[in-house]
Amino acid sequence: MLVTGGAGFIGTNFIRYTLKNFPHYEISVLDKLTYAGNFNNLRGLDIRFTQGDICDTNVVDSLVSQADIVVHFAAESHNDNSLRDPSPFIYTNLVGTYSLLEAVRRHEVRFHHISTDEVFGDLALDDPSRFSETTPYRPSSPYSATKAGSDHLVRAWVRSFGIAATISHCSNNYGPYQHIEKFIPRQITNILSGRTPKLYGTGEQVRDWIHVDDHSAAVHAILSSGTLGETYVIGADNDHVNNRRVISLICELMGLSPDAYEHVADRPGHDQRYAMDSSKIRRELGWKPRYTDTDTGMREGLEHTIAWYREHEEFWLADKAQVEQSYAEQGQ
Ligand code: NAD
Ligand code: TDX
Repeated sequence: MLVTGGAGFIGTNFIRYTLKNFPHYEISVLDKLTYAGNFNNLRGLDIRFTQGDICDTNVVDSLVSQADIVVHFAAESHNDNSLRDPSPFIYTNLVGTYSLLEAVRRHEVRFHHISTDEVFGDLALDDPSRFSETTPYRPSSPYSATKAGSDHLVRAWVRSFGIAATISHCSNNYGPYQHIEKFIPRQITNILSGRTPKLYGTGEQVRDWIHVDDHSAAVHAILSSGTLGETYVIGADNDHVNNRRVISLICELMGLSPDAYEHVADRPGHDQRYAMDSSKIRRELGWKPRYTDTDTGMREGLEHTIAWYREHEEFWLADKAQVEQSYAEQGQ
């Protein structure tokens, strides 16, 4: 199995999950090690690692030719960065996916494409509907527009060239190894480093949070029994939990008052609500999330995540001041 972007947040967790639960896979990783990738995440694991760019057709061709399956996580993944400079998003998310698709076509290799809920745009806060496999695309940011473009390429390669591919759209992940630019680890490490947690705007926005291990389990369900050419939406039914509630819960779980955070400048074009209807993967492939509590759906998963950041300062401390400096320059 070739895993692209395996040194990033979800890729790292997916590889660890695979080695533990599906040890028959031999894993090869292709990762450029951008600011978001960290080789230390994989140190000591029984994998083969290549530092390289998914846009480099020679490297991609050679690695794909030796694989039976490609699971494609590599991407520029942060919305706020795409608002500052969209160019790496165009390059990696579009050109990189194209280069993988061509190699997969040449070597007739199974391909799973990791998409996102954001390609569907957003829902109004008072709209109770959910995204499903048939929701039309309406991306809002340079990040989500390039992810949408890469999905279209995959579907075109399935239809025009008959490649053996599947696509999944997962909602917001949380868990260990997530870069501290993202909402949940940013707040946890703010508290651990004596800073005040930062909420964009009013914090009424809703994300359908899912623990990263539940995402990995869903991808494996698709690899084992998904139908080629099909798309699967993945979510944990947390679409009743807004950002304010999440930040309060983090404060509470870390021994602070639930309102020990500050409001900062909102994200331009901020998507309001994401909600996933994951009934297809539950019904057809028998997948369901493990991390679902009754109140917020995420108390247990957050407790583990907080403990992990507390115990792994080496993962985040060296980058913390610089990440906060660049947020401060945006009033965030
Ligand atoms: P991440 O930013 O933590 O990791 C991305 C990884 O890709 C890094 O290791 C980076 O070095 C690597 N990479 C970037 N450009 C590359 C290139 N040109 N060539 C090779 N490697 C390159 O991202 P993540 O949060 O782990 O997301 C992984 C995937 O899951 C992405 O495709 C993202 O769109 C999707 N996704 C993420 C979430 C989420 O909540 N984080 C939710 C749904 C879908
Ligand atoms: O400091 C913050 N304060 C805050 O209120 C940050 C960094 C974010 N936020 C808000 C913005 C969003 O409403 O929290 C929410 C989550 O923000 P992010 O962690 O940046 O995630 P989001 O923009 O929702 O996108 C994520 O989910 C979908 C991933 O980064 C994407 O890669 C994935 O496709």
